[in-house]
Amino acid sequence: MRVKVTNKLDQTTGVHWHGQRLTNDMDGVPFLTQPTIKPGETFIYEFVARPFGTHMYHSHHNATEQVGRGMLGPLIVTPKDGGVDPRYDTEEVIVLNEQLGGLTLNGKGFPATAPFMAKVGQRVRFRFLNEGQQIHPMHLHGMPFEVFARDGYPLPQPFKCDTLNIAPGERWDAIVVADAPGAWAFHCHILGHAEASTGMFGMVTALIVS
Ligand SMILES: [Cu+2]
Repeated sequence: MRVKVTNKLDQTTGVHWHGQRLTNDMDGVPFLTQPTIKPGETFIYEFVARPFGTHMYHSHHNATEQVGRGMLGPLIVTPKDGGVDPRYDTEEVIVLNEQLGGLTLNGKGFPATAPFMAKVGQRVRFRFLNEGQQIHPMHLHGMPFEVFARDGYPLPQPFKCDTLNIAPGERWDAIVVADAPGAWAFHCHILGHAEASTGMFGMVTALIVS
């Protein structure tokens, strides 16, 4: 990976490659591993992407504000040997965050969240990333998760569940076998993150199987 970061903010920053095994000077923690990247400056990060799996990058400087305002992204490292992953037909990434108070899935709160779509029988891989500051137990109606990796590392023993707790900084990978047609609710099960007297909001989406 060679990433040229040009700071177009009006404040200093730095980018951390969360989950990667890289040399210390590329770890992106201002004041510890590098000077801050000042407004207008460019810093080049360079490292061999490893280990494979679902990882992420984000600001590691004034992070409450910068990550809260979206200075983040998934960092998906594909394995050389694709056979290490279970078989799947489609994949989806779900970034959990509290964007300065707004509870979001991929940057949007319900009803602006996009539903996930699958054909009956498809195996859908979900990659969950928690970039926020709270736990979010994600619950899918109708079909279980088959959880097979945590923080990119394959689990010695995959397991099934219908509510998967995702803590800040964690990544989880799960397969859903879309064998039940319908529009299935898919939401954080901390009720205050999903429903209020005015209806559903925040960390709510759906998996539509047809
Ligand atoms: Cu939540």
